[in-house]
Amino acid sequence: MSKQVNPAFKAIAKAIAKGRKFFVAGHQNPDGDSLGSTLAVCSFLRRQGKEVYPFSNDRPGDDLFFMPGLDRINFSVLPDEFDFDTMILLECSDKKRGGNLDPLFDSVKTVINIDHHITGENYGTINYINAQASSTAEIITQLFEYMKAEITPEEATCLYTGLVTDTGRFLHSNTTAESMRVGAVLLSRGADIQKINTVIYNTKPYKELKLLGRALEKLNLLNGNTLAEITLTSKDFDLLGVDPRHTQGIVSQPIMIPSVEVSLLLREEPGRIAVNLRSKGRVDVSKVAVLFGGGGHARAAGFKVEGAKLDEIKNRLISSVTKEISKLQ
Ligand SMILES: [Mn+2]
Repeated sequence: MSKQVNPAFKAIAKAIAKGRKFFVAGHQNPDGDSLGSTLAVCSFLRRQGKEVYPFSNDRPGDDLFFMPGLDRINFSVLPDEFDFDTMILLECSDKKRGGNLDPLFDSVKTVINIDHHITGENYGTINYINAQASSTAEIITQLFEYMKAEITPEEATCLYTGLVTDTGRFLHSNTTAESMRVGAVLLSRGADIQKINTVIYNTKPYKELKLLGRALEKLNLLNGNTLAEITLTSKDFDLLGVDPRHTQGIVSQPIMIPSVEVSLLLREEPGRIAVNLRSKGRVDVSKVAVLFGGGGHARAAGFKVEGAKLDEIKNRLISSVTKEISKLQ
């Protein structure tokens, strides 16, 4: 961590010391970073003698259930009473990202917003948004260091999971010297990297491998081979018996093609269309995602549109991305 004191960390540490009853949540359709950060923060708060309600609007894929403490998260169930003094939102670039948390926003005194999305909004009482950080897990590790917290092996495993999934095993462009330093700290604290690597990266159910094959069959190259597009319909998911959420990694595959600048994955989910965007680096795909009510990072973004028609979204999306690509020299 850089030598200068981070004023947000100071305010967060103060609010944590003061708070007694905490509501902690990550974003909807949680990933490794969202859940890993939530679990580490909750574990730390419990160790300080605080009362904690860990919440996630949705359950993750099976591959994340190895994380210590995951079974203690309240999935999609809000508490009966809203008598929390502090809410900590992790990875939520806007107020709605965690689910419908309006009763919490209305009742708590302090909202701590910690995020690393470039599109993050300052909706909290205390906001720390660092788009330079590879992951929220990286920020939480820095915060723990700032607070001189002894990180437990379980917390280290959860945080390392967030770090490694958001950096694509330290391969994405968001990987910095700081990400690797944080990785080393977590490893020295006992993060179980063998388990993380086996469960997350070397395990794939047969039907998901088949889905990847089907997705690659359906890959189209557009706009002079600069734009890759894959559309998976409800028929594809039904045929293979795969949950539409289990499409991790598919959108990144076409980026390997030398001419491709942007890759799109459109998924037909019940009642809505979900889209993932990836960029090789020259096009900022978060700008396009924002046009459709989504967000994310320059190289990785996404959005969902409720009740939309697949073809209509696809046409609008392709023309928006084509416009961005045409701005390149
Ligand atoms: Mn993240």
